[in-house]
Amino acid sequence: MGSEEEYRKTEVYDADSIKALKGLEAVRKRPGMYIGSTDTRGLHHLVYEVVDNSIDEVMAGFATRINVTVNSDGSISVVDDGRGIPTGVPKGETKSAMELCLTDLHAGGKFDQNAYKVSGGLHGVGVSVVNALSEWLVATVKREGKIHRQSYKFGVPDGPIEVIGETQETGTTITFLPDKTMFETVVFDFDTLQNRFRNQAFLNTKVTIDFEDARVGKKEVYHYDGGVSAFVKFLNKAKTPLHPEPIVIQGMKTFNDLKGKPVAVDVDIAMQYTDGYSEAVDSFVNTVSTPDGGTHLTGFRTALTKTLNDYGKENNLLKDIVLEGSDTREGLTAIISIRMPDPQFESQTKEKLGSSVAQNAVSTVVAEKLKQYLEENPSVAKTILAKAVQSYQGREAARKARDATRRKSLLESTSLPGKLADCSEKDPTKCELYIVEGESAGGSAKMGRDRAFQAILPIRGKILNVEKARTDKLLDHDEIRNLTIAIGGGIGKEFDISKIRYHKIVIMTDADVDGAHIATLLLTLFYRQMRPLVDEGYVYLAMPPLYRVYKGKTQKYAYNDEEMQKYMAEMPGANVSRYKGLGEMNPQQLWETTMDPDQRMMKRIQIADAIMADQLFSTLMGDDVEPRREFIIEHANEVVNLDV
Ligand code: 0RA
Repeated sequence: MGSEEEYRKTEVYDADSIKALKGLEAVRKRPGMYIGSTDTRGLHHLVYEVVDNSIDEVMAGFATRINVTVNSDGSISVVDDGRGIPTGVPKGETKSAMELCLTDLHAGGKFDQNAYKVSGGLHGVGVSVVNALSEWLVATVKREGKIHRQSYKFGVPDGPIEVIGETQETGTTITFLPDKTMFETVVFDFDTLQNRFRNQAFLNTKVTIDFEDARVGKKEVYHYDGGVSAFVKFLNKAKTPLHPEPIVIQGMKTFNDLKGKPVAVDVDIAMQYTDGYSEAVDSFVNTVSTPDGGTHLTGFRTALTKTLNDYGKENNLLKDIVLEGSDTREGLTAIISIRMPDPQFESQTKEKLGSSVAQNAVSTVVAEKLKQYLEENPSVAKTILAKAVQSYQGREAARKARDATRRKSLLESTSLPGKLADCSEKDPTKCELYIVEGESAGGSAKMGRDRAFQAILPIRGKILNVEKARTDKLLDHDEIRNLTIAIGGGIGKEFDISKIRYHKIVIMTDADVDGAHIATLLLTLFYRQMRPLVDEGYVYLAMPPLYRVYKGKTQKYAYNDEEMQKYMAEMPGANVSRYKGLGEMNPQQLWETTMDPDQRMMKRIQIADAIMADQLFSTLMGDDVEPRREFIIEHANEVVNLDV
């Protein structure tokens, strides 16, 4: 950052303003290109973008506190106590640094040399994009004794920066209201934001994030001195750890990058094994999540596999077996967090790290420190090796069973389950499978459906909780075997989405607590064992109506209380009946209200965040009653609204 003298205190409006307008136009024409999408995900990216700028200021050591508020008018305010965006005009420019940051698409890091910038992370596009997609935005900067303010509409300044007061404090406040014409929805989700801010606080022990939702009067503070170790404990809250404390691996290593320039990588890892079977390893670069992993994750995996094999061999814990990578990660919860200047990503979406120095640094640190830990903690080492050996044996047993045709006969049999009423269409993209709770609703659905493209599979009550069973045991259960054969893509590691028989899989259960539980069991099965179905957006929840409002010959179906009240008011003197279950509807009604593509409502299941989903499923399906009780109480009013 240059000295203050480099800034002139006047602003000139000229050809540069036209360039900025062109930039805004581009963003508003193709918002998806800048923020990924215009659905709820894209909407939340706006907030992340602004908060990440404040996080940068914390990582650079100039701020400690960030305050995020969802205001009651639906706007968002982000306040930090950093240096404040400079308000003077930089050398060679015609506008203030503040206005450039907020209107110039490429201003990005131009005025700030912070080595660990994260705002270059996922869709790191700069606040100017947020501004362009906002009905209005107000930036307030406390700096050099004054409070400066500039406001914008749809990304265009209302006027020059004004000085509105004096202060000895420093910091930046950005308040913005997303432009509703640009997004499918402009309603911010508390849980999504909470999850993001909590993660950031776990990864940055220096920061305190105050999060307030004025719409509902909720207020939370995130600050964790325990860092990644606290993060892992938090993730394992609903699981059963095999050793009391997470193993912490920290270190800094310098390697030359491909151009021969030395790059220092700071490695910060916590890991803890649980008695479960799934793997929950999440990676971050400069506190930004890398959902597709990359070099840092590869470095961790290779070092983990090698270190456990070496230790196991030296201490006679492995006999003559060789552990595979997946054996060393069964039941493992881990956070891999690294910091490095100028990380390189493999793809446009920046969700996968490509820097090779990260792989060298992480594998070296893990190999060194994990070996040391195992030697100093032989009883934990023994527990971990036993778990990995158990995974190896389970995998071997499953393979043998498979070879011995058990699976072959189960899954490769040409006959579809007897309970399935299949559709006549064979093109999977046109086919829908309704999984229906109960035989009687199943019967109505079979009669009411359009048999050309809708198939019905009734299921009997609760299905097996897959969170607590190994893949090789799942097919012993009738309901899961029927479902697996009907869907057609196999199960577990061998699931093959190109073989599935339906591109819409609709869970249809009663709108009560039992129905929600069955839906959750099915979602867990899909998420853990047929994950691509969820990732591709093929899984839906049917939304049967809750009420029928009728008077004489007219009748209307209401899907929530509000709608019911509205219809009652529109048809004074009307009667209302509440549907207690799908079974109360005749085939014709079930078709009209819940299955007819022209009239029905369905909820598409979206997994916005794998960490959140993993924890949600562990909470809902795990052994611990208390976290599940807490979750259900907190979310009781949205019990059918399980799209996370
Ligand atoms: C450019 C330069 C400097 C700070 C910032 C930008 C800055 C941006 C944001 C966005 C949100 N909070 C922020 N805080 C600071 C450095 C200025 C200096 O050297 O004093």
